[in-house]
Amino acid sequence: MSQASNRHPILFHRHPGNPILTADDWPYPINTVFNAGATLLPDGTTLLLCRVEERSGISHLCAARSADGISNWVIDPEPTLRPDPDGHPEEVWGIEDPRITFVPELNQYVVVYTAYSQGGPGVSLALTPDFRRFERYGVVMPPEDKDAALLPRRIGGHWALIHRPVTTWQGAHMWISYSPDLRHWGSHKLILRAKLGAWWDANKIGLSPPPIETPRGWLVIYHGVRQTAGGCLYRLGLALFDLEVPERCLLRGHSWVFGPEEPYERHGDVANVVFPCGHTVGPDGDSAKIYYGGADSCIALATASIGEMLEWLDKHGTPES
Ligand code: BMA
Repeated sequence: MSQASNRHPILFHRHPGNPILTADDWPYPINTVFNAGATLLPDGTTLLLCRVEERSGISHLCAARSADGISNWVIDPEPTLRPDPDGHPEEVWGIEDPRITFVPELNQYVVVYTAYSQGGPGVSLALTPDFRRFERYGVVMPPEDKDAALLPRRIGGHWALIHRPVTTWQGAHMWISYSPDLRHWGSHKLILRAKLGAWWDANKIGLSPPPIETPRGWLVIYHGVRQTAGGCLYRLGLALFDLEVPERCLLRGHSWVFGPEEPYERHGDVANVVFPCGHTVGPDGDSAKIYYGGADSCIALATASIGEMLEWLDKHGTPES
């Protein structure tokens, strides 16, 4: 954990080659590329499932593959997963912000993404063995809901999905829901509340990448949206949840650990946004590559140690009541 001159520990280290992917890299004309889900394929290739916004404003998903997860990306020559407004009217205004979970029991990847319907954004789910063929399950959480990811294994016999519904009641908070079959969801529980007042994570929070399973619990990187006179500020914080009772928050950090500082995070279509939707973990089980959208205009990479994030939570976190 290195020390910055202002003495806040630095947990997330930006790659010097950032941003690693922009619209200029795309094989076909697009507006921007950002907010990518990530996974390691069986041969060790890193796959990013990128949110691509077209000049219509509608987004689709496109896969980019790289041997080192940093450079020489091979991008699908055309959209990998397009909105399907005929078969799935909930996708009429596009599909956004995918989170990928490899599920050993199914031997498939579960992609959970925002489906932008005429009733607002909801959460949709699809299965894929290879990021070429997709089986859609449709909407699993109706609007307004987003920032969702599946846990990679059943908890007490049920699948578990973290997500972020929005209500008119005092803020947008993180919830968990359970399902026997990935289609029917219930046993909904509030797991992390947005704070109030001046907190960096007041009023609106949401899951960022899928939780990272550690021996001590599910390590969750979440975003907090601060409303200011100059617009929104998207920053990231850490929390730890019980492995077998994932609605139980063991620790929540008080301050944010990563926020917009560099020009590609400060300036773009939406200023002051860092928004990770995916990570990969190296063979040492500790070094994580975190892929994030910068200012809704590019994809950037930061590295972080899982051990250091847990150590930071021990020092700077407290249990939630
Ligand atoms: C959120 C999501 C993200 C986006 C962010 C900033 O609500 O829609 O896709 O990056 O806003 O615009």
